[in-house]
Amino acid sequence: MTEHYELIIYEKKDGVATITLNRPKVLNALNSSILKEIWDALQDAEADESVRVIVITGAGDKAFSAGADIPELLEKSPFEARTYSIWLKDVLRYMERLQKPIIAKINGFCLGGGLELAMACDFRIASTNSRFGQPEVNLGIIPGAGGTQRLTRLIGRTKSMELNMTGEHYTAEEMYQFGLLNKVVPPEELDNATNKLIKSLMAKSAATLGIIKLAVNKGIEMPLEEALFYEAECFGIARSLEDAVEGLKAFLEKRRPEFKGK
Ligand code: DAK
Repeated sequence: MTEHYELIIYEKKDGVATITLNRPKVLNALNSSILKEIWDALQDAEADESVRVIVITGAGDKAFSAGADIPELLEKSPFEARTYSIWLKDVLRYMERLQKPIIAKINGFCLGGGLELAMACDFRIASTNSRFGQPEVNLGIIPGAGGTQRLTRLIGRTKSMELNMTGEHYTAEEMYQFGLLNKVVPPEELDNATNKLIKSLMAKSAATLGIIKLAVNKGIEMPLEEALFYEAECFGIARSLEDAVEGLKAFLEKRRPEFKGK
């Protein structure tokens, strides 16, 4: 099934929902309208039981997204910017809580709000021609959607401070070294690498993946003692699923498990 939006392409096929940011003339810059469409597509992907994995990528061969739409940033009043910031925070939080894996397939510039969107995903696979950065400082602003926060949690304080304060661009290889990316591949291998990951995820229990995602994303916000307790609770829930019985039995019977997501 394919649905057409104005600023994204939203496709669902073989258990994968793909959201393609589709403003290539402005390097897939993120304005309020495209973010509303992304939000809408994400809600559809969550509600649709046939969707097992979500992929977010950029149209064209130059960019995943070059960040927030700069003309729109200038138009917004400080109060509107604050309201927008709160709303955007909720969209990105929703991505972290949505119980399906989300892959950012990064194919070029991944800057500012574009990097913030990618950081709210669960996996980031990038082509070698991608460039990353938090260039907001060069515009006299600061990141407004997690650039100073998620980046710090993902790559640590030293490099986060450097990216946020210098506003410079970094290569995919550098970002891989910093721990931001799961994989870096030549552009012609980006599809294959993403599909390989999707295949691996599809072979697992969808329900178990959802529990792992919550355990990781909620747990990191807690002190270790509470996080470990939360993990134990999650373990109990995972063990109560039919898929746990299937997985454990399949091992003992020396066969591949057939998970049902229940
Ligand atoms: N917004 C709008 N248009 C953009 C754009 C952007 N972020 N980035 C590029 N474009 C447009 C260019 O203006 C140009 O349009 P035309 O001139 O052709 O009409 C077209 O895309 C192609 O760009 P270039 O000609 O510049 O292409 P180059 O290859 O020469 O350079 C570049 C590529 C990525 C190095 C360069 O375009 C660039 O530096 N772009 C700006 C990158 C940037 O500063 N990004 C951060 C934006 S600030 C918030 C939440 C989040 C944020 C803010 C608030 N709240 C919730 C309130 C996030 C802020 C940001 O992301």
